[in-house]
Amino acid sequence: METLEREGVTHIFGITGAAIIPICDELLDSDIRYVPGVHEQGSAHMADGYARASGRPGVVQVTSGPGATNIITGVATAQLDSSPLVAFTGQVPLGMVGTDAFQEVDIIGVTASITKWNYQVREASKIPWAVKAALHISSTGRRGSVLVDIPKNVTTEEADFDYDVEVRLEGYNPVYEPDPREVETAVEVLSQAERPVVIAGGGVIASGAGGELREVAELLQAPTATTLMGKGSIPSDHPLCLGLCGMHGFMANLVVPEADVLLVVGARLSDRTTGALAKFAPSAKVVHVDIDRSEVDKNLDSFSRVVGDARRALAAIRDGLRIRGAKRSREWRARVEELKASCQWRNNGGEVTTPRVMKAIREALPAHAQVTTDVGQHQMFAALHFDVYQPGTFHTSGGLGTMGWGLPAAIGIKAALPDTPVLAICGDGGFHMTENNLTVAVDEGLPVTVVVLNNSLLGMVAQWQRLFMEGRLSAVSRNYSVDYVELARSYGAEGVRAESLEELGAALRRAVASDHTTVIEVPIDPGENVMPMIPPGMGLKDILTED
Ligand SMILES: Cc1ncc(C[n+]2csc(CCOP(=O)(O)OP(=O)(O)O)c2C)c(N)n1
Repeated sequence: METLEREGVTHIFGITGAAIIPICDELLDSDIRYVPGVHEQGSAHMADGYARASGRPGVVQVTSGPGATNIITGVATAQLDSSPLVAFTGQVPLGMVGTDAFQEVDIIGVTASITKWNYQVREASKIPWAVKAALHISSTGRRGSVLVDIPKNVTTEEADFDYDVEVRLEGYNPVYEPDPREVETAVEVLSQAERPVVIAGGGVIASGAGGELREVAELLQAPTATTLMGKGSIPSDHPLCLGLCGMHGFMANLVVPEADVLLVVGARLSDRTTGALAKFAPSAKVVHVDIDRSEVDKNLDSFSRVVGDARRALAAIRDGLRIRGAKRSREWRARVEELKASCQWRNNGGEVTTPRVMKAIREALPAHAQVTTDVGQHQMFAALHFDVYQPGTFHTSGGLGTMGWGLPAAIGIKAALPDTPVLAICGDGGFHMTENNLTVAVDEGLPVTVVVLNNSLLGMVAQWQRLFMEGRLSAVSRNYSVDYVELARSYGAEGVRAESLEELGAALRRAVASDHTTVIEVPIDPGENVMPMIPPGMGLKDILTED
């Protein structure tokens, strides 16, 4: 606990249990704020949300066995989105490991493939080292999940406390400063580009490189697309912003395949971003900037690469471009405008369509408000229609696509940024997976606003069935007899049902101005599809625009 304090940890999210009673006892004498959860998955997502909003490691602490297995989804979610999550799990005493003791699970084995690093502490004297190493590894280089397993006897043993123990990790040397030769090649390629395009990923937000990204894009006059994790890295209202690239992208999907040079920054080019790789950017030289060398050439061959921190790499590229200049082709600008003009969004349906709900939410929120989404249609509608003006204000489960993430992550963000309004946009399906965390928001004084887009359907799956399974809807209808207003009230939160955009706007403004947790249910049409869409495995230009 003292090591955590000295390392600047402010919050621990978790649930106690037999194996961690001695650790929890120390909370009584600590300045660290303990946020008791209602299910360990929610606690892990809270720590993840805290980490994403603060840039500092988020800490979750749970007991052995079921406590540990309950955080697996949270650990994997954070790892896939490169969020610095540190999980401490209790374990049966070392002498009982391997005996199938009560609440024994080999959590080191279970989480080996979903953590950046995991470690079992076997001597009390190693605790300060393990805690420091965990915080360090999770939050440096490419960030990610770390798990430290502590057998119970280790927590009751006596040992000398040595905070100053050095953390030296052979072979772990993240590269921040880019190699000038790599930068030089990248600048040369970029300065010769006739049709440059930038794709910005979550790495731009993680390294705080929004300003440098804009400068490079402007120097090149390069239209700039984002991945889902990179949303917000360039403001939605910037003239060069192309929005999302990939399965539910629009303008970006038409522009990227025509690039002759593609600058990819802090993005791993997942299938959801590229579609069929052969059609992604067939004639482009790819310049890949990433802090994780193993991402370069993983999914797409690069022409040139810069390994390092996105902010430093973009600053170096910017400086190089200032000297070398860029082509800034007029024809390319005209072509991009032509492609953009062909992407007109039409409101299909009545007044309260989800895109309009997204715009109403945006209008009611200040630019610095923090927003999370859950997973499903509403998430993709948010990616398309919810404008983001400041990097790091939009958070979503991109890699794992974890339903149930939005609400607990929002609570974790509120813990990190108590003076900032925090809002979660959820579908009814995902909301119910972790809705019990409302009680944490209310009782722990971490008020958030939740908008539940209620289509009484597992909407995204229904969409795939409508589009690709001849409309055979299976396993998707949800006939909950839930009264959302009453449900919210029973947790001590405000509950509102908004049936028009006006009612929604008014409810949101009230909620954001108050210090109460509020749930706003917005009934929506179960027949809506998120369009445009590229069918899985197709190319970026194979866009379906009509249902
Ligand atoms: C934990 C988890 N289980 C299942 C899925 C598969 N899945 C993806 S989207 C979706 C439907 C989401 O429904 P809802 O939360 O109501 O949101 P909507 O799509 O209607 O906006 C499902 C079941 C998932 N992503 N995560």
